Amino acid sequence: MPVHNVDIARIFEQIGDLLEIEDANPFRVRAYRNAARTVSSMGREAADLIAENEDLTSLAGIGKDLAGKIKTIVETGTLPLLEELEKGIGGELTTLLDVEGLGPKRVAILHKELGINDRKGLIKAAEAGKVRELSGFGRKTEQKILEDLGRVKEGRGRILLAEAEPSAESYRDYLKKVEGVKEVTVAGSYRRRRETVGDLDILVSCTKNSPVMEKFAAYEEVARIISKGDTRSTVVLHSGLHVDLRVLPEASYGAALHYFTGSKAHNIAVRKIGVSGGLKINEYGVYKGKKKVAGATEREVYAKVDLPYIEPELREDRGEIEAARNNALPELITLADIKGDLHSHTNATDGKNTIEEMAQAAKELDYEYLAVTDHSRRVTVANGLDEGRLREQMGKIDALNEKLSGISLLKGIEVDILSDGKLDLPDSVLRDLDIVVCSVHSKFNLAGDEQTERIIRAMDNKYFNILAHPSGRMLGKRQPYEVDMERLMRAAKERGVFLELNSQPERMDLTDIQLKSAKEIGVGVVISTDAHWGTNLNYMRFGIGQARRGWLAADDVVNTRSLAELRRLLKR
Ligand code: DGT
Ligand code: CA
Ligand code: CA
Ligand code: ZN
Repeated sequence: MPVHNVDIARIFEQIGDLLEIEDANPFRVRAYRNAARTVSSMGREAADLIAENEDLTSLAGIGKDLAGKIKTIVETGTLPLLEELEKGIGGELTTLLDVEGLGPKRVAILHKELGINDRKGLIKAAEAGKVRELSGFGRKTEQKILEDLGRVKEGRGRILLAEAEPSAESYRDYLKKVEGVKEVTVAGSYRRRRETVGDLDILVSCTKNSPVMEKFAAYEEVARIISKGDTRSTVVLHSGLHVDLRVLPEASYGAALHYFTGSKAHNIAVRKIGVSGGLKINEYGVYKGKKKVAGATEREVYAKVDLPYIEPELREDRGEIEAARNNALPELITLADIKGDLHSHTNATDGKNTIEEMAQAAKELDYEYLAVTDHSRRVTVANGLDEGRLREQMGKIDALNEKLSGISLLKGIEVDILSDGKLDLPDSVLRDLDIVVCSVHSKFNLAGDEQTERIIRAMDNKYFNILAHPSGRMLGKRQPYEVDMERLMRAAKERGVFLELNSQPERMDLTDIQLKSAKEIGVGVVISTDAHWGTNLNYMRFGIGQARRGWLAADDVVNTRSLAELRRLLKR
């Protein structure tokens, strides 16, 4: 079965957790966590690299031992070490880590002190009031645990769109090859390009005798079959992701696509319009009395309620129906509109490729320009550049631009916004750059007013071009810092500053809703990948999905402009 990077990362994370529960050497724990991060951010499938005989030890934090383990996982889907640890500790124990407020340390205490091995045991102990008596737990924690265990019984966690993508795409390709299958679409939140998905909803149209249901259940990534019928089935993949399949006749495909793409709120609103016109709309078609009047295409379904086609990313019941009715839907930006990337790193700091390699990768995407924006000195963990090293890099870029054809490199920096709103490098060097990307990497916990004012003070520096990852959030890991985003947007607009939409799958910073207000306020948005590898430049597709969810057209996005126009815009 194909092993994706997500699967490898998950195994390393599990090992890290299990080792921590076992109270192992913290360095060992960290080594596995770092390896998980490296693998999930490397942008190419480790399985492919191994197939091409590439040396994995050139990756940051991957030595001989870990490289060997990656190979074992790719070949066998698992790792003996993981199985040993699970046997030693009790495999169920790790499921406790998903409970809110429980990390490996606390799980270890629950296990040692109360002999708890699984969720059932934890519920029992918490209900008996035993958990609150443990040191470091308390009544509140116990209550939280009970609430969360009640909650997680139904809801499963959501996963990043980017993590779902490899399985979604390979499942689709696999189903397309099944005899008798005509169309396959991954619908649901995946098609709407939400930043996270709860499960995958696959629709298939096929001939009557197609073996698609058998094949669906027999797919190599399937771990467990939840239900299997003639027209619908549900399975769970090894990664834990649930997948629903619905099989429909071709004449209903459009109606089903509309129904299962959602969102639910959008569907309900469309159905209501239908009702007011005497029409019934469900997953099989649009009906007038008993007579089916549409259903083969989505366009047809919308036409019956007098609406133009509405793009999936807009279907959230956030005003798209009214806009459609008034012929005021935006012409959404596409990947082809993007002319370059304005945030990228090289191995001078924490990137993994040279400037030349990054330029080559951008050229392969047919970009006109790529901004090299390594970290500034304050970010010591990333080996940030001081003025001297930056000047050296600028010299290299000038020389490289002489040689390169078809792509221009912009000399830039991702400069830290210091706690007082000053920038981490002097104006004397910022002045000589083509582009200055600014970001917050410290003091996340300032009060909202202070944080907002700190950032606006930084924008007062006339070399400030782009505010990177404006909210600082990391999906599932870090809350956004407190900041008045609309005030930031207005301040940026007044000063000729742009806001970044960072396309790293776990950042996706700004949100769809924030992007829509950026458009309303009229501040320019830059869609960037913050690439740390050449292949990361392909994260642009996630930014585009998010931008479309935020109603953005090509015109709203700065890096759809030609290089000449961009240069003008960067001069404040
Ligand atoms: P997810 O999986 O949580 O990321 O979000 P979705 O949007 O993929 O939701 P899901 O998988 O529960 O259902 C897929 C689509 O099916 C959903 O977007 C709309 C449709 N759907 C599900 N339940 C209902 C319902 O009760 N009424 C209507 N009108 N549509 C529904
Ligand atoms: Ca879904
Ligand atoms: Ca579903
Ligand atoms: Zn960056």
